[in-house]
Amino acid sequence: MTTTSLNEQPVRLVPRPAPATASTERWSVDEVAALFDLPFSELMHRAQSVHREQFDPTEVELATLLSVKTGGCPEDCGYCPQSVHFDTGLEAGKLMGVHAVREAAQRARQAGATRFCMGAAWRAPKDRDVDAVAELVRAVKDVGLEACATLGMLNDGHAETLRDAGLDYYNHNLDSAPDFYGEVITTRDYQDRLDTLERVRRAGVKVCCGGIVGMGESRRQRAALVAQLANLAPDYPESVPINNLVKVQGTPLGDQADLDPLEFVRTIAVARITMPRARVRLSAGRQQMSDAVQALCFLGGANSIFYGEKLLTTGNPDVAADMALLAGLGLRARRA
Ligand code: SAM
Ligand code: DTB
Ligand code: SF4
Repeated sequence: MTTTSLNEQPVRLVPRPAPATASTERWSVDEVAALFDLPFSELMHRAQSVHREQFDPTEVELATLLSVKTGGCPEDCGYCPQSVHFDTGLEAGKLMGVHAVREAAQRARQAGATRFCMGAAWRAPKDRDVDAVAELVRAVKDVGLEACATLGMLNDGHAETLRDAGLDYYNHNLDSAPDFYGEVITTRDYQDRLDTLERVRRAGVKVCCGGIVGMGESRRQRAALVAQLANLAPDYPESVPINNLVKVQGTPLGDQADLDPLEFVRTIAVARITMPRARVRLSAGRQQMSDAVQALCFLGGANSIFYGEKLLTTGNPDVAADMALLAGLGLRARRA
């Protein structure tokens, strides 16, 4: 029901019902797909313009990853070397202790990182796992780094426990478009992801949420992933990792055809335009990417990278190579 105010603007008297999923439409899939379809130079120009309104375009955030609990995961994500469903030769491990994590965080800080992200191959941590990770978060904060964790689906109280330990960000990726999700993962559904993201938001922890491209999805499905991220309620994520699939032998996607690198750059640029204030991270897949493509990603609005020799279980460019890349492009690392 609407009425008209003095200045003739319609005023809504009845509040809209709460949406069934944690989203609010800022960008339709058609609108995002139209960005993907722009001439490349036009897309890059628009992404640069948006980037410069919000950020210093010469600054890149360095985030270091550490797998604090590796392998043995009961989920069947078709891209992931850590699933028990696939034989990738990976050795599973127990949760790391606080001493080793503190040392890794200190090394990351000395190398220039400002964010430290701990990943665990869980479907959903148990209460005691969350308590143990909370200790790791405290250690990372003591070292003076921003702390991020990615532990799978969270239950009641988990996000609050992590927040109280000082966690700055929780990473939980939507990974693909809703209509592609079932092609890649059968052990959980999209709504499970949205539910955890809502718990993280409600606890007041910042959201790190992105996806993987190059899994065989269509351009429209890439657009639908970006639209999901951009439409998350009450706001889009503070941090958006865009991963290029790392093909691991033994996983169902181990032989997936390469994505056109310029399509990856387009995805970064579209993420930048639709989520202007987010840190858009050029994430997994850099070891397989030329410097020229990475430079285009920065031009397209990426302003964060994973930094350090390893992602979780696979390789990443070494520190010296990244320092040379940034220096060659006149970019500098964000300071704490
Ligand atoms: N188990 C938790 C979960 O799935 O949320 C946290 C760890 S999981 C490894 C974190 C993210 O890593 C996934 O959501 C996915 O985006 C990314 N990832 C895993 N394997 C990948 C691969 N081969 N290539 C690119 N990204 C990958
Ligand atoms: C994200 O979006 N990508 C990171 C981090 N968040 C946890 C993980 C990439 C993993 C790549 C495969 C591996 O090293 O196991
Ligand atoms: Fe498990 Fe996460 Fe890997 Fe999926 S992506 S198999 S949930 S570790």
